[in-house]
Amino acid sequence: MLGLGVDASTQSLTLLALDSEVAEIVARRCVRFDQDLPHWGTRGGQLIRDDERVGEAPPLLWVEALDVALHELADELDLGRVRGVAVAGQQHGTVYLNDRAARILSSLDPKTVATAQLDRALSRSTAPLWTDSRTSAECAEIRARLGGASAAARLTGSDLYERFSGPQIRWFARNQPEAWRRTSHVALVSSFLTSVLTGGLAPLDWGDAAGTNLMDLRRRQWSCAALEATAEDLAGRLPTLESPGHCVGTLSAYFCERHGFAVDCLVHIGTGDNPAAALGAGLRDEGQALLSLGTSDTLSVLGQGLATLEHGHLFVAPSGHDMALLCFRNGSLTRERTRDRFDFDWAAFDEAVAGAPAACHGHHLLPWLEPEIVPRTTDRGLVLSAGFPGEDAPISCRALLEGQALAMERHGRTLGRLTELRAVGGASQSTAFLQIVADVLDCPVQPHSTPDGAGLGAALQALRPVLRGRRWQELVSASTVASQARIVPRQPEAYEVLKKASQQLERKALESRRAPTQ
Ligand code: XUL
Repeated sequence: MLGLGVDASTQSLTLLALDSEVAEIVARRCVRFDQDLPHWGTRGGQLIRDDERVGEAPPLLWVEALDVALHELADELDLGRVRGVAVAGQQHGTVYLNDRAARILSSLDPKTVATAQLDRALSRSTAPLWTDSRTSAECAEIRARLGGASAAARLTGSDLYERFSGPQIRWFARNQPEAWRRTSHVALVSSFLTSVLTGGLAPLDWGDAAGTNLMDLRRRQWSCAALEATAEDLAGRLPTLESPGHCVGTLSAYFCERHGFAVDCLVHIGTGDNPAAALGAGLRDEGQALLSLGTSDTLSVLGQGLATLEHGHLFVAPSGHDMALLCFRNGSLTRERTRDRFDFDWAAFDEAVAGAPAACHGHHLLPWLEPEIVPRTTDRGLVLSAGFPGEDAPISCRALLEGQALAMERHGRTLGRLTELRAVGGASQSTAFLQIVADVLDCPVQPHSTPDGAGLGAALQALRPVLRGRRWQELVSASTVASQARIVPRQPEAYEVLKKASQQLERKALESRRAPTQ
């Protein structure tokens, strides 16, 4: 039987069909927003805005991408064989629906594209994303109302962060009060697409809800205090909360008739891309750690009753464990921009990296092309060590990867001693990068079966209500295997001096930039 995972990430939407008999992905379709749907005018999956702090996308773009990807997949696969579907969504982003939404969702006409019909269901045509950083004032206000950063983190799993859903909602309610009044439901990316798939307002799972600053993490309920601190009359506008094991229902007639799914095809609850990636990399025991290299790079570890982190978050993994996570905003877009600066493709980029020695003769940088999350800073731009040879391609490319790995090492110490990192995400295919990570963190790195960790996690979730219990666990183990040899540290000592220098560069940069939210 087949399970279909939908990975709605920042720059693309990917479908993965997992065959439970062979425990393998048997079909994949990826729609890249900028290249494949250029009429939406996105760059890096986001609308182009003058205000650099704004990161937003039209939610209907994702719906169109879903329709297009399904249409293409149906050419190669009988979608009637799919028994379950589940979504992994980029976290934190919010979609605003009006009081017509429930009716429109439940009566989508398969003869007309969904985008044209759903247009009337939105109270805001754009969704702020995790890349949005315009909510510093809202964060400060909510944080103060909740009794400070530590109290907020103890309650919701994280201090207030600009990209989290709660601050986004407060910003919207304050700045567009009319449109907020017309909003009767606020979905996250995962619950929005699950609503479209099921034809009804879908619940949100604990994993994604932990990225809102609105859920009481220990009680797994919306927190009245956090809701009150965020916006008026919020309680009735949020999705219900459910466990990561919850099955929402069946696919709507729209998808069955338009794409040939069976009428009893189940839809499992969606989750965030990071919790999904933890499942897709086969994490299920305390202490297991994940490196996900995507638009953002994230470093996470599973545990029970974990303490809150100064610069990080506690989410909930599909296994039910706490998932401590650090999110580095400057991930693949930063790598892509450096590659493009030298007009390289990835092979040439890796060659350039190999052309410079470990630790780049002491040259180093902080990769903050976008305002960074870990550590928090609102300014943007690479921060270079004195005398950095900016025109030297091998040094520039290698120093970028080393700068990213050094930040992971420095801030990742708060996650405890890591004994092995499983790696997923596009850049996990670069052995050069993984070797740098292994050396800098002095920890073996194991690339995983598919770089599409979140998509595989979603495909596994899709079959959770169908297989259940032990058979499902067996499928998780069989499909989340290593893809190639483990990469072991080869020259960790080469980075000892650089670690201190990089830490100093960061301290100085933060002092001079004075991150306002700290
Ligand atoms: C995690 C985060 C990103 C997004 C986009 O907190 O903001 O990883 O989920 O992938």
